[in-house]
Amino acid sequence: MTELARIGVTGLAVMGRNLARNLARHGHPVAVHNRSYGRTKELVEEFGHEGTFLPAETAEQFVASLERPRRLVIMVKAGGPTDAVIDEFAPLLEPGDMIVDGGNAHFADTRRREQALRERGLHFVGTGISGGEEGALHGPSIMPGGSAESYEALGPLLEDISAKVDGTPCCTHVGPDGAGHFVKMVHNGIEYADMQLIAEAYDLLRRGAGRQPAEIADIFRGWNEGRLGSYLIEITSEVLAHTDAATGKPFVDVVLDQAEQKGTGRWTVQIALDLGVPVSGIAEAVFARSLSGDADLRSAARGLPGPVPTGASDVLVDDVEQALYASKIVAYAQGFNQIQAGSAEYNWNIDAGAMATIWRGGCIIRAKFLDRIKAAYDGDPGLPSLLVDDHFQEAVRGAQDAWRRVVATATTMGIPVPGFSSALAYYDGLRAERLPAALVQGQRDFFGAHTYRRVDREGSFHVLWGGDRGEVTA
Ligand code: NBP
Repeated sequence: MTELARIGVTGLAVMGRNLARNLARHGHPVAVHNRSYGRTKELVEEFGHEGTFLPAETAEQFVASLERPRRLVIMVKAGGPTDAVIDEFAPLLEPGDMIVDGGNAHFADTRRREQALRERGLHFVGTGISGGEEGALHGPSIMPGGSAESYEALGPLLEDISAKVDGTPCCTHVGPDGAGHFVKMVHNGIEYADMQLIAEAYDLLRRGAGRQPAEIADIFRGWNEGRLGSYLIEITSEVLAHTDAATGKPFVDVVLDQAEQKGTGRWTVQIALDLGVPVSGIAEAVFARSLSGDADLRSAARGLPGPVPTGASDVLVDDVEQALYASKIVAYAQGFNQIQAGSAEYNWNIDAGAMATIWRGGCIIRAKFLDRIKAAYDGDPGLPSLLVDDHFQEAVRGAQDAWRRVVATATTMGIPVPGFSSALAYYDGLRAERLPAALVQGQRDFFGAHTYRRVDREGSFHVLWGGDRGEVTA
């Protein structure tokens, strides 16, 4: 009898190919399929020696080569292609079979697909996979949604190929239907915020403190040894230390300063608006990319008056480290609040601490301080904000003088720090005894009779602004 594959991967571009190799390298016979057979052939020719691959030219062959219940992973371009592949394979499957979508799908699409396939007796497991092509090959962070039943059959395989930190797999069942893709989306949003904050720190050290890229690379290397230790800090020092071979200039100086924003970062902000969760750090990061990418607008505005940074060492390196750490805590606090809000909205029952655990390795935002986040949620699973956890409260208390100095100095020097400053504004907003929202409510009642509530009595009220200005119960 011919050997059957334990799992199959269809879509063999960079991510699918590496995921299939990772499975094969872990001793799992893997069926491989791609729309155009060329990629399948190439994979087996190049990497066939790494494990057991069962190449399939057609969808029927692919399905026939899988043991039951079938586990089929889709790694194609998210959107229409995912639906096309589901439409092609679902009719060939039987109740109890599992389709795993490892692409970057919108969680609402995942919910729709999960429901439609559930009605046909199939499990649909929307799965966030982070770590890029290297992660897919050597161990990504994996965020599977879908039914608990499907996780029983899939979990051991996925945990096996995921990254491990202290022996713990960076993979756990996130929650039903779209929970996995939702968490992956917020992960990417946090990634946007983290990158923006690091970029602001670089800008402050470069234009505020007058340091050269190679020196800043050393500073980041030093920071990587401390509480900021993370993959993003590590690669930042690598990028800053790199010299352009063609010109001999620092690499960072020859790269066009226009970033793109698309997909998951934008979705995170859109969904946060729907849920009413202020993720200002992520939003500022998305908007900063939009601003950078609007070349025409920037060119039209280039001559606007303002201070020109002199690089006169007004900015202290240690202050920037403290501002970066405090702002980063805020960005993560906001992201985790969005996960909790999504979980409440869709009844996912997501364990926030477990998300910190599976982000400790494999993924782009892997960082030392995720251990602290895990500890915070272990201590109080219902923690309203990371900022009120004892450890983070102390950290921000210690960092805030420097944080305020950095924001003030940057503002005076004309260096934009939307991430640092919005994080500080959020922090001050959270801790405020009274917010000017009271005045906003008064304005709304004046022009639209929207009513307001009082601090001293229950009920809703309205002032007769156009009349005798007496108060009436609404
Ligand atoms: P791409 O996103 O570039 O997609 C290419 C693959 O999709 C090829 O296998 C292609 O087949 C297939 N495909 C397309 Br396009 N349209 C199809 C259709 N109508 N029917 C069947 N197959 C179709 O690949 P990737 O960069 O490897 O990413 C795969 C997924 O993983 C994406 O959803 C991506 O967002 C996600 N992801 C990527 C990364 C990353 O770092 N790249 C990280 C995390 C997640 P063909 O060979 O016949 O054209």
